[in-house]
Amino acid sequence: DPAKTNPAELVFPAGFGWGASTSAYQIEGAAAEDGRGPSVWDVFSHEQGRTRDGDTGDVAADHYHRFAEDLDIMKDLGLTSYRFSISWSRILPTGRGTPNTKGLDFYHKLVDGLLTRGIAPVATLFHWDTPQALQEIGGWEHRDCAKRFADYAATMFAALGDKVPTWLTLNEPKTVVDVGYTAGVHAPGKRDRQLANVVGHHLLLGHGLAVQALRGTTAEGRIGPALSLSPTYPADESDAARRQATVADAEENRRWLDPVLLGRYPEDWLATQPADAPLRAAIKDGDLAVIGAKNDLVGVNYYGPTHVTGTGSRVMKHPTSQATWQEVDPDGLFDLLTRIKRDYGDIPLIITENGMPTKNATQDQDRITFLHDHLVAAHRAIQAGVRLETYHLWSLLDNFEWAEGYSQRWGIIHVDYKTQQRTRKASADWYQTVIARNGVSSHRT
Ligand code: GBH
Repeated sequence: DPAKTNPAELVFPAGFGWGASTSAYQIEGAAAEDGRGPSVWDVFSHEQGRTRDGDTGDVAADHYHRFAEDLDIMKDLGLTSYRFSISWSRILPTGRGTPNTKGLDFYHKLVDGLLTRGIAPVATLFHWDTPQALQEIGGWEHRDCAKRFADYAATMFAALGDKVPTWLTLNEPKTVVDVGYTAGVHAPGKRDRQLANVVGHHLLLGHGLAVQALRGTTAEGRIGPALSLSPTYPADESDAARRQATVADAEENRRWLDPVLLGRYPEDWLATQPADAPLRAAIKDGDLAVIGAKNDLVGVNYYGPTHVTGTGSRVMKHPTSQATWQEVDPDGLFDLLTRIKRDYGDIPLIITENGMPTKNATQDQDRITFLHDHLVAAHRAIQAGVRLETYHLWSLLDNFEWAEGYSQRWGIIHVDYKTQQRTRKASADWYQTVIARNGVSSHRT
């Protein structure tokens, strides 16, 4: 009975990275400042009825102006890693052409500020904010966008390659495909499953070309994707549910991991694509070699598991968070991490996102419990031989939660959107002690 065992200190390996994660459009604000061009999210969030209360990222957490204060907050917490994303349209306002010096300056200052404070920068090149100018000529629907993305990536490698040790190409291509192009709930708000799969392929191609671009420079940084992954389980004992869990596993995980790590789409997933599916024509000879070129690491965004019934419906077997899509199950993280090792080998892993939303208050015991339990699971995975190097919680700050606007608060730092005042939540104090002792207790406290 684990409840009766004495609490033990679960110590993480020396040098384990303790981080927090954010993304550009969700925190920066300054949407039209210093030459930044609009992205699909600027346009989408300003359309009627797209986001809760019509919220936009125009100001967000005003991080563009307050980054120095935010860097000090990170330093006080003791973070050793910080994952942020670069706004493509801040660097290339029309998606291509001459880089905007003021945009580059901002990320130079941010990265320098991290390095001065002993915090390792982890830079994501694309967190869903495609330049609107590219969207107007088809965006990721066109193969050309993958090349544009690689050119932008090369611009960033040239600018920051000697300072940034870890690069992430795409954040959650799956979400762009499923929510941006199938459900239509995220930018660009389209509902076309066939087109979505083409977009998914072009995103993967962009990933591969960006990896190639880094290899072509003298930059020593490591690179990989940040994938949203979810272990899938049958909701009951039936054979039908077991079969549907395999189908869901292809959609949730293998569809993204196999191309990137094995250089092929999963056979069972590809078989679901009709002979005349536009995806089939979009896959050109040689694409999968580009997509499957060696990665240095994989970023894992873990929010919860997926349970599937015999008819393929998705059901919740654990309580959800305030985000109704989020089933909370820390053991799923252990299963996911050990599964990646088993099926894809010993590639280094970093957790790029993990967290939950809580009510608008600084006493967030529920978040502490969530983070604690997931860190216990991560520790167990390390004990089982998983090469997990770094943990980034989502998120450092309350921020613009996409279609949910500012109504969902995911930060360990509270943001008052009227005054932009930052206040530490109880979880921030707790995380600081975790970092200081490089471990967590085996039991909740
Ligand atoms: C991450 O996505 C994102 O990378 C990050 O930017 C975001 O802030 C964070 O999670 C918290 O949500 O509303 O029913 O259409 C996590 C994966 C995929 C989960 C899209 C929510 C929308 C479900 N997300 N999904 S629904």
